[in-house]
Amino acid sequence: MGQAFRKLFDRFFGAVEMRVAMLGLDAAGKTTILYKLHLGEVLSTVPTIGFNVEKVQYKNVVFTVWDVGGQEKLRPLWRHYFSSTDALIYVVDSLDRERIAKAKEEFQAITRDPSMLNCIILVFANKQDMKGAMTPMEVSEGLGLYGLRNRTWHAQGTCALSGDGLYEGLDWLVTALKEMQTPARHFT
Ligand SMILES: Nc1nc2c(ncn2[C@@H]2O[C@H](COP(=O)(O)OP(=O)(O)O)[C@@H](O)[C@H]2O)c(=O)[nH]1
Ligand SMILES: [Mg+2]
Repeated sequence: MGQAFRKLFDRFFGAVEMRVAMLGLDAAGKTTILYKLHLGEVLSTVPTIGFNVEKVQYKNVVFTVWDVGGQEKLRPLWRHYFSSTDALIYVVDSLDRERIAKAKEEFQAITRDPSMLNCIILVFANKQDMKGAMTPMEVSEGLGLYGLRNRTWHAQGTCALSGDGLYEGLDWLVTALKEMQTPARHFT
């Protein structure tokens, strides 16, 4: 699994630096996903502002992961992390119908942040292995994805435990990032 991801990233990213933020409510499955990717050593730190940040760097691709929710006061500080984010991976616990409204509130705040206006958005509708999980389409509706304007986004069903869907989602992500970097071709 890890080798597959490394091959995927090798194929698309040479010297180009990429910053990926993986966010979501606690217990969505972010840490599980990060370890499943096997991209390298996961460094975990708690900055002075007081929340846990996990980081993995694979060549020039940096993944930064943390929990959102219950930290409205910290939002202005996110900008420090978001400022050069190329892609947002938003992870949702598809089983947690009770907190989908909260997940939406956080998601909308993040994607509306001026520093995040240019990033592309991959949503992982995680825990698809569980009976009663919301489908990726239900999660998309729950987050208000269909109402987004002028954003590139994709929702992918995943099971972080088995790894199902992770590769497909990241394959979409790197392809979309690559397309954004390719200057438009003009034919005359
Ligand atoms: N059934 C199931 N459990 C999962 C899945 N992904 C994560 N979990 C479990 O959900 C809990 C929270 O996962 P974690 O990665 O710590 O979430 P985080 O708070 O977003 O980092 C853990 O007990 C995981 O084993 C999944 O796809 N299916
Ligand atoms: Mg975690």
